[in-house]
Amino acid sequence: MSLVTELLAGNRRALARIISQVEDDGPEAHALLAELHPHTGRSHVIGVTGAPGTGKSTLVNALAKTYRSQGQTVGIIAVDPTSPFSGGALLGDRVRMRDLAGDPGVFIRSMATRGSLGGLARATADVILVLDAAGFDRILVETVGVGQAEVEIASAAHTTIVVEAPGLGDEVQAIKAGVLEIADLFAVNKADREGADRAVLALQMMQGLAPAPAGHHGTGRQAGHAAPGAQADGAWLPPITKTIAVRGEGVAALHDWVEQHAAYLRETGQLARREATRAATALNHILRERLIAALFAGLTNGELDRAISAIARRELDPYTAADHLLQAEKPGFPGIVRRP
Ligand SMILES: Nc1nc2c(ncn2[C@@H]2O[C@H](COP(=O)(O)OP(=O)(O)O)[C@@H](O)[C@H]2O)c(=O)[nH]1
Ligand SMILES: [Mg+2]
Repeated sequence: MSLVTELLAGNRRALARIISQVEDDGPEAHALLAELHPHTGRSHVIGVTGAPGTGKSTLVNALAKTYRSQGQTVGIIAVDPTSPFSGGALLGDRVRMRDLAGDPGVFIRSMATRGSLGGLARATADVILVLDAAGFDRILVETVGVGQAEVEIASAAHTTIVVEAPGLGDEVQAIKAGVLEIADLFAVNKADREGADRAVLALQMMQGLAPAPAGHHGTGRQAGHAAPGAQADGAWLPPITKTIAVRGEGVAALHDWVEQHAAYLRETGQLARREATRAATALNHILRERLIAALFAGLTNGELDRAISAIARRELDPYTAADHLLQAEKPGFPGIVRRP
């Protein structure tokens, strides 16, 4: 039996081996992914993002347990774009997800930085694809909130949960990072701590649902009326749920919102749009990596270094240098830009 056939039959060892090959990004990896691709499209992918220490891993663990109690299988990917090793933070995650270990309905994988953010986002999308083909009903992807990284990786999710927690300095972290735009749901975790209600209020203010005190700017939405979730005009107003992940409190409500959002995506036809966005992002990452690799492979020894020195000496500007490098007719380079 081939590795792919074994994976499709539910063999967990085959799954682990395929993921390792995909992570190594070897030549077999692409063939495996191509073979798996027709078997995907059934999993609902849930991104969980937020600043370090907000309780994402604890929340993912609790959400996974809720899904398991309903008989659904869960794949978990913990992504740390800040760490070049699967070191400290992810080790902590493993401890926090220990009680899921040994459950064949759960598969946990940690991933760390691989050269570039685009590379990490692509690798994450690849592992999501494998877990999808393996038949996991829900895939939870935890990303550390560091701005662009979470936005990139969130683009692989159907539903994105932004996790906030009181006592981390700012009222809410989402305000500064532009993370607001990617949130389908907000979880204000550590609701057992002082300041949780203020964080909820700050988020409601950003949504224009609470009257802003003097000096704050709302979004201009009508204050006070709309209930969260699907709106009459077809829009989605992200619900804000208070959770105490360590005790599992509020997690059932959060779970229900995730499922409501999934139903909303299906019923409004937005799922197809998200799928198109996911496909575009995936293709984009691959094309960018391939084109750069093809260009570098086509450069003769020292060509790039000479261009760099010339720019540094102010003999050449970087745009002209890039034009020269792209226009040179090189074997192996697909020749996207040809000399007229
Ligand atoms: N008081 C309190 N602590 C929590 C809660 N959720 C998580 N924690 C703790 O916060 C710390 C960071 O949690 P973790 O899940 O690793 O956060 P992550 O960095 O966002 O993944 C751990 O010590 C958790 O036990 C909560 O609801 N209340
Ligand atoms: Mg974590």
